[in-house]
Amino acid sequence: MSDPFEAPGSDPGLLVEDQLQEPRQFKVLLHNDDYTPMDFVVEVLMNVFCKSEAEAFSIMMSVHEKGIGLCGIYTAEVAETKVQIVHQMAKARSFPLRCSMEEV
Ligand code: TYC
Repeated sequence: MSDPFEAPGSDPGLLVEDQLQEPRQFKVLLHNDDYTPMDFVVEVLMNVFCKSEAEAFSIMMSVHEKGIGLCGIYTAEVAETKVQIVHQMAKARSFPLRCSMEEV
């Protein structure tokens, strides 16, 4: 009979440390639009993604010029939460700012 305490998918023939997997990582991306004010995007990058003002301004300008930009790389739950917060902040101000996540 199999060990009831064995984790699903684990291989008893391998050392525990060799069975540990790195958590999946997700890029959180910001999308350009024609209406969201630049200073609001900078505020979002500083408050949600912990960027300095200079970094936030640089990412915002890159999104403005190229259409899309990287805010950071996080585990799934953190990335999902950050996407939701950005959308809530934008909705509260009626801005169409879009944020998405993509597995690394
Ligand atoms: N393009 C916007 C403007 O000219 C600024 C902007 C930058 C909007 C980045 C969204 O993710 C964005 N006001």
